[in-house]
Order: sequence, then C-alpha cells, then structure tokens
Amino acid sequence: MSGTRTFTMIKPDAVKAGNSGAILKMIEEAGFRIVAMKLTKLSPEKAGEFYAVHKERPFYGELVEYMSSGPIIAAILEKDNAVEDFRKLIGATNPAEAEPGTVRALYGTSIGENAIHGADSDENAAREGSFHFAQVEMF
Ligand code: DAT
Ligand code: MG
Repeated sequence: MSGTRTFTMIKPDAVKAGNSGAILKMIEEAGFRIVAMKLTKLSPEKAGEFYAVHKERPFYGELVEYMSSGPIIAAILEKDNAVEDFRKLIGATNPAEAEPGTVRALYGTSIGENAIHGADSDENAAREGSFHFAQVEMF
C-alpha cells in the first residue's frame, strides 16, 4: 500500500524570488493537505546531514552551501499516493528536462537551484519529516 504523506522543502532560490505563495497554491490545488509547515534556515551542518546520502556526489559541497544560503519552507503533506504524486507535480531534477507545468519547469532555474525538494520514498518521507518536525500533530 502506498503512503499518504510526503515531505517537501521550497528551496532558497524560490523563497528568495517570492515564489513560495504560487508554489503552495499549486501544491494545494493538486490535492495535498498541509499537515505541518515552517519557514526556517538550515545551517551548513544541518544541510549536510539532511543530504548525507549524496555526500560522495561531486555536487555535494555546492548543494550544502546552496541549501544553507537562505530561508526555506519545510512541510509535511498528505494525499493518497503522496510521494509518487508529489514527484510528478514537481517534475525532473533538471528544470530544463521537467514536464511543462511542473513546479521545477515553472520556477527552477538550474539543476542545482531547482526550486523544490520532494521525498523519493515513503521511508525517506518519514525520515525527512521527523528531521524537520520533532512532533507532528494530527489535525
Ligand atoms: P531530486 O531532488 O530530484 O530527488 P537528487 O536526489 O538526485 O534529485 O539530488 C538532490 C539535489 O541535488 C537536487 O535536487 C539538486 C542537486 N543536484 C542533483 N544533481 C545535480 C547535479 N548534477 N549538479 C548540481 N546539483 C545537483
Ligand atoms: Mg532526491
């Protein structure tokens, strides 16, 4: 059975550009309910920990520097088939290859600065959600 929750972050480029509201509107219109949400800023240490799975990749340093460069919006979202449907809504990692109409196609500017994060599995959604939210209340 597929899970009902996913985890997202609106990344520094999108928050800085003033696209948070438009992106949240797309998320809600696609049928996701916001379960938890906060504006926060990651320290380089926290960003490094969040992306530890990528630490051997050549872009890791750049990714950590970028993700700690400004405010982000972290959120837990609920919908049937949340992880898969959310990855469809955000589009491919590289905005140039993302389907037209997806969040990354509309608001991403490069493969590194691609506007939004979406968890890639139920297990990672749960891990990433608890990384940012110590306690998720059930509304
Ligand atoms: P995704 O965010 O689509 O799950 P990923 O998990 O492969 O992609 O990579 C995590 C983030 O790292 C991605 O959103 C942006 C950055 N990244 C990935 N590939 C990159 C590359 N070739 N150059 C620079 N940054 C990259
Ligand atoms: Mg990923």
